[in-house]
Amino acid sequence: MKVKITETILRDAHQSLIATRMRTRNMLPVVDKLDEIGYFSLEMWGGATFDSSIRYLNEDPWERLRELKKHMKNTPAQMLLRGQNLVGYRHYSDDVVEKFVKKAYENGIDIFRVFDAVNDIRNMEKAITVAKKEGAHVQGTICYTISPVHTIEKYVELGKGLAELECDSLCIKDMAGLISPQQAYDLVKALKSEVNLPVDLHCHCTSGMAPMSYTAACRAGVDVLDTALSPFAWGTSQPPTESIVAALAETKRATGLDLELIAEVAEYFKELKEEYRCVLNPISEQIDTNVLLYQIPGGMLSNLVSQLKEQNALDKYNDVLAEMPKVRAELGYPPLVTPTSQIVGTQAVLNVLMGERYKVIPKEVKDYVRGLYGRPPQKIDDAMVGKIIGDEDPITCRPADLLEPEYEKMKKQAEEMGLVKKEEDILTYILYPAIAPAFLKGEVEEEELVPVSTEQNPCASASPAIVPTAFKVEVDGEMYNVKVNPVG
Ligand code: 3PY
Ligand code: ZN
Repeated sequence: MKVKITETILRDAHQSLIATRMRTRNMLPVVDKLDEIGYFSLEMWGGATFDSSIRYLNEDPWERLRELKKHMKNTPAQMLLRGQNLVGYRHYSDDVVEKFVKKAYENGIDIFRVFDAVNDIRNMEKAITVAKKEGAHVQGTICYTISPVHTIEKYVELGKGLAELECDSLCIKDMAGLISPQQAYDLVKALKSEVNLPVDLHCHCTSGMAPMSYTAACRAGVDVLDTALSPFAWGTSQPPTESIVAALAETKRATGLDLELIAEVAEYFKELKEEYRCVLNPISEQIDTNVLLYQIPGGMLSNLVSQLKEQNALDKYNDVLAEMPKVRAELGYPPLVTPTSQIVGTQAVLNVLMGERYKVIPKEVKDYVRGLYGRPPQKIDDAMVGKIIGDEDPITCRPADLLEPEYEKMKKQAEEMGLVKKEEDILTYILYPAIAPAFLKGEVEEEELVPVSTEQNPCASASPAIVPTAFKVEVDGEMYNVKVNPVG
């Protein structure tokens, strides 16, 4: 049976390599052609694109969705949705989740890929239910990581839970590029035999294994693979579309896609890439097997180096690397993806720089231990909980159950500020209250193409609102400036 292809060039590929800076005007001339190729879907919205559009590009993300959609006559439009975090970085109340998903569907999204950083299905449930009710295809997502508690059985259990929520397909999301060919084979095989849903494998090439894992997954019966046209492939992005199509052409799993047509479109992006060369982070293009040793995604390693340099503490680099997996284990083995990568990374840096473990504990780490990001994959040891939040008991309910409805209140605020020309503007304001007003008033100028540092890379950073990318801490009268910007 044919393997289907999800093309990521309009979302994850440029999020991973050029800090999500591709403009709508770069996409429009080629979208008709992309639509002719016969992809399973075109991922073109969500993730960091929303943030980047209003923060740097002076583009309305809703407008981008509508404009692209007009040209997508044959190919379903797909988005990445961070569960209860939508396309932001904190949990939004259910009424906001409902409005956002409805509006995304109404504006053209056909396939919602829904994930949660700690694989807590309760954080995905609301978005899934609403998208299903609207009539969308919902792809329930399993964030892949490696730890003693992340077993095939656990992933299958999550897959079954997603099937119970009536998801239409499953995605194995290997955002740090960790999955080996054998693991990909075993996991796809297990999901295919125990959960009756099509399976999509989404890998990044960070460790260099992704194309091999794709072929192994094909043997295990994977239904869909995510690829990026070659100019924006490899490194921290996906495997190249052309290579995967060519490699499978002589097999029973041939995609049936026309390589000549694909090559034509790839040519367009090859030229476009030159325009963006200055924002291309060379580290993103490298293969980095450290990701397997320390579970730190490539972009995060480079950040660590620059931050330690700034603190004059580069000699602590190896200590921080060694500290990361310890903190991750103590915090119950969260997969490292925004925002958990920040949470673990920040604590690891502090533990090393302070010379005493957990002497300083940021609020985000406390909130994580309080259960406010969801249930950690492994129960955190009681002594550790005590060390971090004292006598407080972590919550046991779904985090969003603690949130008051916020849509109407924020709508009123946005209206009073004169920001609302269409309903979607209210959502833009709710998601990004700090930057949306300037954008909605037309005060944001399109950023010129100048090299971006990883610090302002929206794919490599989380929200300042929930996880600071830089903060000052005072210990024994001395001020320390701590910065952590992991990738998602
Ligand atoms: C995002 O949340 O933007 C991601 O791409 C996570 O991997
Ligand atoms: Zn991805």
